[in-house]
Amino acid sequence: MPKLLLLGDEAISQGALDAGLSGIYAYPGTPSTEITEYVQNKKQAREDHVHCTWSANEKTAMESALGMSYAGKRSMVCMKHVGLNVAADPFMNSAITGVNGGMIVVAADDPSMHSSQNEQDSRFFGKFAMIPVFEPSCQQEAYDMAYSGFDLSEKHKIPVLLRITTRLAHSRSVVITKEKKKQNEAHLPSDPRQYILLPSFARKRYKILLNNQPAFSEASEQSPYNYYKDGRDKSLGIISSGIAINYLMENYHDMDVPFPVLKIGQYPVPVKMIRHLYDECSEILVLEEGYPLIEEMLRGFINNGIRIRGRLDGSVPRDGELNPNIVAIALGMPDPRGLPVPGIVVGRPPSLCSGCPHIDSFKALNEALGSLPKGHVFSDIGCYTLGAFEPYNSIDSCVDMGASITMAKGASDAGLLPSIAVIGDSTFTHSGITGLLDAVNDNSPITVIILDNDTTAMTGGQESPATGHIEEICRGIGVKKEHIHIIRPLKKHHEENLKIMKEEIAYKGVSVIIPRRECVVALDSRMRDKFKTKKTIKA
Ligand SMILES: Cc1ncc(C[n+]2csc(CCOP(=O)(O)OP(=O)(O)O)c2C)c(N)n1
Ligand code: SF4
Repeated sequence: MPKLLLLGDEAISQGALDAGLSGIYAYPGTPSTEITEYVQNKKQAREDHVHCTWSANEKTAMESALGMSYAGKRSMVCMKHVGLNVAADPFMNSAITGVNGGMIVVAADDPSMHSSQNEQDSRFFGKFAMIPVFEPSCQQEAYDMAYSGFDLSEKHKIPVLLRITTRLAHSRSVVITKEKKKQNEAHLPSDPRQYILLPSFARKRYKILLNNQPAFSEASEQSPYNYYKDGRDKSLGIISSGIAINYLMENYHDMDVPFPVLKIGQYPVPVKMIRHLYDECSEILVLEEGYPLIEEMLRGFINNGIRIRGRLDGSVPRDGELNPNIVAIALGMPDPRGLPVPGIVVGRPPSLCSGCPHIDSFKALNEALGSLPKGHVFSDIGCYTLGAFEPYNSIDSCVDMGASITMAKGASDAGLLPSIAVIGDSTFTHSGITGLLDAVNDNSPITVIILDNDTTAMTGGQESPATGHIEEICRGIGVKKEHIHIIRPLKKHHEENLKIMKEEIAYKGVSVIIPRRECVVALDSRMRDKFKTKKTIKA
């Protein structure tokens, strides 16, 4: 079968396409974005009419994937870890409804928070929902798990969670592909009440989920992704999940680890295999990327004397990504970290691009607020969050997508005036609209600045669902026409923009200001594409 050089993200997409995927649903978020982009750019997907447009947020994506599965087809939904919080309601309930066509939920975790607000571990969500979870250790397994995940999902009529982490998502390796399967024919679920979660039906469905737990456990015991490799030195037994096995192997010449190793790639954890390791060895070291999920379970169910080491006893740091050095130290090897970084090397915080439209908006906002002490500007998540740094110092919060408007509303309810929200166009459609509706219903005295740069810039420039009609959405929600302003964030319009900001900040009701100018990076790439197309036509 053909070999491809793929990112972990791309291996998942290719595995799903080869397994007969009919639709992928997602909202962008690092490190998961490339999964959907690969499908969007793939000829095979276009020829097979695989649905692949971006969703408004992770919840709508999850529900659409569930709908496609309801109709009998194979679907996949992808998001970064915090996206699973947004999609938690349909996700948890999809474990109760079960699925018809196979459904895979991909959650890409970001330990060490390279580009995230937290480093939560999605395996807990899988355990919470009581569904099978896959965790690949390499790109080949990422491909294989996506490919075989649909079969597991259809066999047990349950969604399967595929959890990856940043390093796997964004590193490349050769992947051997498998035979391409046809897409499922559309067909309705055999149980017509399966998806009606009224209490009387939901109780039955929940019992089914509970009754299926032993089958999920048995699937883990038999899984090719969980295996036990014996070792000559039984003074230590190592449990390694997901990508951590690579960091372990890197510490031994020819990957010859002297200790027994249990590699885990499928959950629920294979308890029989763990018991075997536990009985064989005098001490256990757990290497897992993320929270100490396996370690906590181990301590819980067989804490009968053998020493268990890992993140909880400090053998491995409690937070952050693993790497070969951390693993070496946990194994008692000499500290391989070398010399400390010289003081002359300083971190460079990210900054807004020169010419970025957000710069002109922040300059006008800062001036409009004048000598007012800090603490009145609630921001959201996007490039504009960089307004927290020098030289702007314009924003005072960034919590989760949509929280700017709702936090400004809550603060204004508490009497903090002025209360200003700063949010991007994509984030506004992701989860700002409902917050604005709350503010309109209460006639909250807030000013909402919706920075419309015509794209989802922070995640690489995906299309933004409200392009060109944000003002109509605001009017539809009930913001008064005379308090909606579209301004042009450019130096030459500074004075008129400042006047509008000052007036609306003073207004004691809901006002919306939309600074509209295209992101310069998006503009640049649009121009390049245009130029390329022209050249091709000429040629
Ligand atoms: C729940 C959740 N989903 C996705 C992300 C990833 N993410 C961060 S900012 C952002 C959107 C930014 O777009 P926009 O608000 O238009 O601002 P811009 O970057 O274009 O200035 C996304 C998708 C996230 N942080 N949280
Ligand atoms: S990518 Fe676009 S929106 Fe982001 S900082 Fe650069 S110019 Fe501004």
